[in-house]
Amino acid sequence: MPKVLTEEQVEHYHSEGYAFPFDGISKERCQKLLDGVQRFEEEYGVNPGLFKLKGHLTMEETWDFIHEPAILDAAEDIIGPNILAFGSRFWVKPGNDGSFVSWHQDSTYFGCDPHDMVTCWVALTPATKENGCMRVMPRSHNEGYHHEESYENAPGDAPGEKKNLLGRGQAIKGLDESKAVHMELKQGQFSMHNERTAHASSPNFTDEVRIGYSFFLIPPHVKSTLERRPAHLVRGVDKYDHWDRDPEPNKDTMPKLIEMMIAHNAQYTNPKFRQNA
Ligand SMILES: O=C(O)CCC(=O)C(=O)O
Repeated sequence: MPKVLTEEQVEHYHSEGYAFPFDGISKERCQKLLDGVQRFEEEYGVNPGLFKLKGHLTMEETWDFIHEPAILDAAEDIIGPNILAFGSRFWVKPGNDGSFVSWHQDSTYFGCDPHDMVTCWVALTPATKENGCMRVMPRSHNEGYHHEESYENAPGDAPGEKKNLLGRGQAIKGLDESKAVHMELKQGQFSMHNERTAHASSPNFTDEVRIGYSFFLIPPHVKSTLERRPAHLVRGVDKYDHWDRDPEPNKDTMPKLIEMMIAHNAQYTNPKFRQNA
């Protein structure tokens, strides 16, 4: 018996590669995270959205959030009671600035095997067609697609210039976009998709920023196909020991953690590190 999802939702996730919308996070909790983003930017001069893999180490608010029971209960219905946070990140799309996400499978570059990761994407602000909500390609999780890497992700100076939020500008070409599903979410709702489900999002054509937060969650039997890496056990037990442990963030460890996250970013965007989707 699933814990919080219905049998139909679990079945839909496994057959289609995604499921949504789920209620989970209060507006107050979302606001706390958004305030954290602003404070972090003021304190360190960088937007935490730049840290592509270890968002939960950027601030105490995200360390707290990575243990959020509403998200972990839903994830448990998909991947079981033992859960590691492999990663997490903010997805910040300022109004009308051209940021977008090309069609991709996370499995192409996360270096995890088997592809049992579930991503829970939380709408910290509402996610709509107009502001570039996530789109998924149903049943695409059943195959691996070729990705072209354009590295078209350097922030441009001109307003409205296209900016790919993915590290390598990696993109699957030629998908039939008419089959895509827009995962519109109200503030505090979340969606779930499999590591292999192809997904994308268009630029934000409104004046308001769109911010989401992804939890990249794996069961402990999943191995790293790169080198040994850290992850954080957020629920249950890990009897496999495939992963080291993420350090806990606090004011003293923060400067070192920022250095570590920059190194993670470099690895994530390094063409040498790749695997087959
Ligand atoms: O926030 C977006 O638009 C894309 C999110 C995404 O690619 C992900 O969560 O894996």
